[in-house]
Amino acid sequence: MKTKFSLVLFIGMFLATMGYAQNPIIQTYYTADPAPMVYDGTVYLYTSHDEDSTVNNFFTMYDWRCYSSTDMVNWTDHGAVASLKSFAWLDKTNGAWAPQCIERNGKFYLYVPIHGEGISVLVADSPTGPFTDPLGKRLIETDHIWQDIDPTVYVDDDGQSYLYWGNPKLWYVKLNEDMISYDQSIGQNGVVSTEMTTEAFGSHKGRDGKPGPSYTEGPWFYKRNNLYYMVYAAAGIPEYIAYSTSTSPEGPWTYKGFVMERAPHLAFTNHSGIIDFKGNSYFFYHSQELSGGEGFKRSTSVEQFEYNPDGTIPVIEPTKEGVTTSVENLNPFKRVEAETIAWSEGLKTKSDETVGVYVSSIDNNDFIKIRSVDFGKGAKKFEAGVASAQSGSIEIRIDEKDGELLGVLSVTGTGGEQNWKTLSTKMKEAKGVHDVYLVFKGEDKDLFNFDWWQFK
Ligand code: FUB
Repeated sequence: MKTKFSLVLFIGMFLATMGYAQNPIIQTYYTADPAPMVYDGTVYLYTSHDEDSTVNNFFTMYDWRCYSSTDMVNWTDHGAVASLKSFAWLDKTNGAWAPQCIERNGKFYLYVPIHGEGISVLVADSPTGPFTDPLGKRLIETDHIWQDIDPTVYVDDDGQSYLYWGNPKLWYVKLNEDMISYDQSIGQNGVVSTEMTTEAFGSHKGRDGKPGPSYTEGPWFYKRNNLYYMVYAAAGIPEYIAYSTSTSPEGPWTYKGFVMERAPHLAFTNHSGIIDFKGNSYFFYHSQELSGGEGFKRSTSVEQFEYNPDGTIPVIEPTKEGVTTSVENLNPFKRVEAETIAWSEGLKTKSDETVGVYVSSIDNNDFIKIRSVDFGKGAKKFEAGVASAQSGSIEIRIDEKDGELLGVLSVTGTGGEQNWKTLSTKMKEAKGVHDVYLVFKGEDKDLFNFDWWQFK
C-alpha cells in the first residue's frame, strides 16, 4: 500500500505541475525496455517490468508484460505474459530484462534475455500467449554470457531473419526459418561479432577515460525503405539513444547521431523501440518520471515523429504530452476491458482464471481516463462487470476528471471479490466524441474489482 501511495503522490505532483499528460503510457506498473510489435491492425507492446520494491538496489525484474492499442492513446493491459518461471530449467529468480516479440507464420516468438543466463525464446499461438519454452534450454550459448542481453529480431523481405543483441558489443546470428535455431556455419559457432568502429557507432570516452564506440546496449533493428536501422542506447551510463544505418542487414554500419538526448527525467538507462502504424511513426522509450527519479523503477513513454525525407531520424524530445492525436476513436458500444487506459491514478491490475485481467486496488477518488470515445448519436445506459465484497460507486464523467457527471453506477457487494456480476445504470445522454473519466467513490480501500464496461 505504501508503494501505491508514493506512486499516487508522484503522479499527483506531476499532474499538478504539468496538467494532464499522456506519458508515461502505463501507470499501473513500472514498465521498461519497450518493444512494440504491429500485428493485424493492433500495436502489441512488450515490456520488462521493474518491481514496486527494488531488492539490493539493483534491477528487480521477474516477468514480461504485454499491452495493446489500436489508437495509440488507450492501452489494454494483458498482464504478465511470461516470466522467469516459464523456463523449467532456470533456477534464477531475478533478471527478466529487455524482450522483443515477433510474428512469423502465425506464431509469436518472444526473445528474452535473462541477466547472466544469455538469451532464450518462448513461442505462442497468440500475441498475448500463453508462451511456452520450445527448447528447454537457452537459445544463445556463448562464452560471453553476461554480455548476452537485449535481443532484437527482424525478418527480412527475403525470409532471412536476424537476431542482434549485446552489451557493450553487438553480435548477431542468422535465425533459421523455425526462429528457434540458427545458422551455425558463420562466425563462431554461428555468432558473428559486429565491427565496433567509430565510423559505425560514433565515439565516446568510456569510464576508463579511453575513447570507444558509443554503442552500449538495447539495439532495435529494422528495415524501412530499403535502409537498415540499428537504434541503440549509447555512451552509457547515463545513456542517450543514437542510431546507425546500413544498406545491408549485416553491416557495415554508419553512425548517424542522436535520436534522444539525455534529459533530467530520463533514467540512467534508456531503451527504444520504433514502429510505423496507421501512417504514423512512433518512438517508444522509458523514463523515471512516474517513480520520481528512481532508475530501477522506469516507465514506458511514446512520441510520434516524422522521418526526414532522406530517411534520417530527427532528434526526438521526451515530452509529458506524448501522442496528442488518437489514430481512431474508441467504440463504447461494444464491451471494453476496464484495463483499457489512457491515464489512471492509484490503480493496479490483476488477473484470475474466470475473467482474465481486471482493474484492482480501487480506492476513493482513483480514476481511469479513456480518450476519444465516440458516443455517436447517443448513449443512455452504462453497464459494467464488477466483483466486490464491499460497496462503492463509479461516476461517469466526460472531458475532465471533474467534468460533466453523466451518471453514477452504484456497486453494492456482489458477494465476494471474485464474484463477478453485471450492473447497469441509466445516465444523461452523451453524444459525439469525448474523453471519459470513470471516477471511483467509496469509503473503504479496495472498494471493488472492475473487469469491463459498455455504453448502450
Ligand atoms: O532493463 C534491464 C536493462 O536495462 C536492459 O536490458 C537494458 O537495455 C537497460 O534498459
